[in-house]
Amino acid sequence: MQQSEFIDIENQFGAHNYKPLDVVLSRGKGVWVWDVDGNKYLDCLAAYSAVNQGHCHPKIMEAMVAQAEKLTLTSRAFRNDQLGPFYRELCQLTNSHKVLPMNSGAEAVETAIKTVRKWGYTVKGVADDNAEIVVCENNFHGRTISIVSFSTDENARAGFGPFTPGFKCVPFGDAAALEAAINENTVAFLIEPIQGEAGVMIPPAGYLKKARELCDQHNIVLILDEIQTGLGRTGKLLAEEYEGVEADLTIIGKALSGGFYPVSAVLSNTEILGVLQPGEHGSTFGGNPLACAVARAALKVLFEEGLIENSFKQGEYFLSELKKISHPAIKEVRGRGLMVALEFHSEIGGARAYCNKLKDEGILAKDTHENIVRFAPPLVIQREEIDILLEAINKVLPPV
Ligand code: IF1
Repeated sequence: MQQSEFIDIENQFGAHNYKPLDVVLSRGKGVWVWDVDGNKYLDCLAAYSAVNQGHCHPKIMEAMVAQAEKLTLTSRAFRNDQLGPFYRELCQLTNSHKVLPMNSGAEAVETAIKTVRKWGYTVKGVADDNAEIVVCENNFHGRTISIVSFSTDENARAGFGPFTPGFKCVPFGDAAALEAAINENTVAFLIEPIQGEAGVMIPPAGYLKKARELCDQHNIVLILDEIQTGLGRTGKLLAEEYEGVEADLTIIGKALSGGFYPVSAVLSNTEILGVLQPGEHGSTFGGNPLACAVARAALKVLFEEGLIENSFKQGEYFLSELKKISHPAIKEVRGRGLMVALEFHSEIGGARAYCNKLKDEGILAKDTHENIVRFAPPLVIQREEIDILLEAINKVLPPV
């Protein structure tokens, strides 16, 4: 079939909850993907950081096939031989004491919300049904009703009410506003260490440290959503490392499976995750043997192939070269590791048009919030591939 035929049947039979670039991909390897006509592209989105290990990583695939031939799903009514080793390896790697495995990132965020509410009632002593969670403006934590209930993006919430109560929104990066929002019902502060969808928004220096202090002072659970920033994306295993803080509860997903399978997890300690008793939470696929085998391989690849260090090194080079570009259309370049954003002034006509021009140069990138282009390639990228990316970025900048 022609590219256009794929697009037509997708439009005819599919819900239109996305407006993707008109490129129909059929193969991926490392940082590269190919469309149905054989055109090759450098993938600068990595499925929103779910493919940090590179497309179709052979070692993760090998683990998936081997496990798929043995045992895929048992339900949690029974135990399996992948779960315990997965828990132990993940806890050792992230300095956690307890794990609750789920499937999508949003499910893990919902799990965190349920857990800290129950912790608030049974451990902190908040009056039943009065728990409050503080969140940040311009947050993105998923698409469920409860999560969009505290979104400040009208596109994400319009028409989906009524909404779940118990959330307070404060400006991202404003420690005074966070302090003012805290009261005796506050059980947690939920934040992305770097806001991804908002356009790679890095908090002011010391902000997360201050948030950590406020959480300690008021016995509040600090939840870091590292679903996008975690697992090497920012050049560290977890973005919290830049801030010198440790979350009480960390949420990961996406690259936890290297893009082979939905795997997410809530990482915490016994006091917090211990509030959940048998039968109070779970899911059909959460913690299944196939998910665990894939995640174990995906984590192994991250460390064995030095992808976290490569993310730091290549990201430093990429950012430094981007900052050398002097062009009136560019408002700001920012990022950490291989989580980078190029923000244009509104006069250039929007980042979407720029992404279409990049596509014609063999680069796939995604715009966000009108004038921002995010660059988040797989962490296996090498310097010569970044140079290809830089050449294309320069080539399609609007004429001065
Ligand atoms: C879409 C955005 C990114 C996330 C953080 C939780 C989740 C995500 C920090 C939920 C998911 C995905 C969702 C996907 C596009 C993508 C996205 F543009 F939507 F906002 F990455 F920035 N926390 N982000 O980034 O995880 O349930 O999707 O597994 O909805 O279009 P999920």
